[in-house]
Amino acid sequence: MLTLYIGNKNYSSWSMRPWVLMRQAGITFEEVMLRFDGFDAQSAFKQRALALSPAGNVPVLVSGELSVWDSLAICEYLAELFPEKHLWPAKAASRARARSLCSQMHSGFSALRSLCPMNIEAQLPEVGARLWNEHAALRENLSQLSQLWQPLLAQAEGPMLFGQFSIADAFFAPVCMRLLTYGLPLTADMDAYVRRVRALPAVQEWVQAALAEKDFRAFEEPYRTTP
Ligand SMILES: N[C@@H](CCC(=O)N[C@@H](CS)C(=O)NCC(=O)O)C(=O)O
Repeated sequence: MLTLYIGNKNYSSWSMRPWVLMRQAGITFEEVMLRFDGFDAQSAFKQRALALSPAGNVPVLVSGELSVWDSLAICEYLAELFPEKHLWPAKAASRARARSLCSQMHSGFSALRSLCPMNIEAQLPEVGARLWNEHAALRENLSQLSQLWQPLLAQAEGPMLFGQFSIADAFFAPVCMRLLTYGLPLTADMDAYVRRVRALPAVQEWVQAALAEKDFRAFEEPYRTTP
């Protein structure tokens, strides 16, 4: 049995990646939410997370005695566990490219990640417009995203970045949520891709659950004081 430990669905962008991957690929798992009550050492979240992995973060995938942490490591483990699900693209060159994209997402895009934290229930287009005007690094991140996505979308044999749904789309799903929440300017192709990701059944399920949470966490809210 696989158990995925996640954070609040409204806020936890890292948790969203493996959850969407598993759900969309039809992998059975149990989910346990560690509610965000703070990230300091005394918080219940941190204590429960540290009992699962030395990183003290979510997501964590528990598989029998094994605990796998970090969204990319979890996705790689799942790809090995379920080769028949083709979680990475079939061709070696596409696989390498998909891994490059995921790694870049995993370790980069810091302006987008820090300035526009995931907040699915919020509508913040005015904040997004201000951030866009004030932060060259954010505009640069969007330009990088366009350089990654555009060539793939132009040649994809299907609706997703590598044709069929793969780990790459799961990795960019939280980015799509941020782009929608903050109304950041996109090319027509990028906008259409964001909406196709938003329409994936697993993403819809995650979003519905995020909207149902109604669990305003002030420490995750740089731009709102009330829901
Ligand atoms: N690189 C990690 C990042 C995980 C991460 O930062 N998760 C956040 C929640 S979305 C967390 O647990 N934060 C707790 C903290 O910062 O102490 C991954 O890919 O899983």
